[in-house]
Amino acid sequence: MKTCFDVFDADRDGFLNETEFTELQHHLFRHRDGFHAVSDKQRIDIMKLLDEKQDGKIDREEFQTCWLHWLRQILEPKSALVIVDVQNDFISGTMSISNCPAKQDGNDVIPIINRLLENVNFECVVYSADWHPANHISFIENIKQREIHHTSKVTGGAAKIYDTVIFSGPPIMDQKMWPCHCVQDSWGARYHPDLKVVDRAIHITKGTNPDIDSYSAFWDNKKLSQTNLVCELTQKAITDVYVCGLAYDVCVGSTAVHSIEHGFRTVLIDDASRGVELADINAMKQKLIKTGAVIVDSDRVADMVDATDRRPELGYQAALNVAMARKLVKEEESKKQASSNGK
Ligand code: VGL
Ligand code: ZN
Repeated sequence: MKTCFDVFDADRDGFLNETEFTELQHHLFRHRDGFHAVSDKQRIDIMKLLDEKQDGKIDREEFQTCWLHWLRQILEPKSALVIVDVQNDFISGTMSISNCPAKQDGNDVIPIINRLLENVNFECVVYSADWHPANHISFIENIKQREIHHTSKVTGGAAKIYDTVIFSGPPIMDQKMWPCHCVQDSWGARYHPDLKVVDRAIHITKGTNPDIDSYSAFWDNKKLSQTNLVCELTQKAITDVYVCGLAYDVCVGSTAVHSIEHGFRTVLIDDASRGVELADINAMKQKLIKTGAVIVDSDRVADMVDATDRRPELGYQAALNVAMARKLVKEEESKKQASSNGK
């Protein structure tokens, strides 16, 4: 750590000033063949998050935190692959993606995901499965089972697939309608037989509550409950989450969004994902990029997992995590202080 600090402290004043810290970031965010472009905003935002005393320079004490927490996430990431809903119904069953507006083929993701599983050193692998009871709220076949709220633009009799209906609940629920799919224990809910399933993987089922849909492998659509995915990943000290599978603009995208919200450095594997609707896929990509995720093709993943390829966007997320942890510690300390003052 000391050597690293001294190398970048070019003027030897015991601080890394903005120029010196820029140089460090330049060397940090690189790949096999060169350097990643780091935007001025990215570079300055990262430094601000790590400059605890907010005096425009990184002292030795601040650098110690950088070393232990920020650089560790970047240089020694622990990566999980989350394979979302590669199930029969989405490939050749009742909700085959090939019949959806974007006309993509769910089969295409299988060899790409299998290759990733064979060639990349993931710390852990997660498979999620949409796992609905037969009376699930999202099935158009079940529309008569629930009362429709008077504010719903679409009425029960007129509802078509992809329409959003508002059910009265409680709780009141806006729900996009899909054909019956991934019913628990049915053939359609099984992983596609060609998908490689590795030993010691984590398996997550979602959408099991009949009255609430769950696109993401973390939270249901109303964030009323969580699967145990975040606990599993935290226990394994995972820093980076790679998401792929079906459907890009629905369950893959939602899982990636929640992954970022949990503070995981998040990567969506573009060519290992297929979606329902092109406009929605593009909107999801924009949203993910805006919130700090990285979208890459599968041929880049091995270098990222072994930290040969280090992305500035993920370095920014790592800095956000350091700042968040520091804030929590401070809050905890001031709570303790307040309670001991009160005694
Ligand atoms: C999905 C729609 C409804 C998905 C699940 O896995 O993307 N999409 N249920
Ligand atoms: Zn579903």
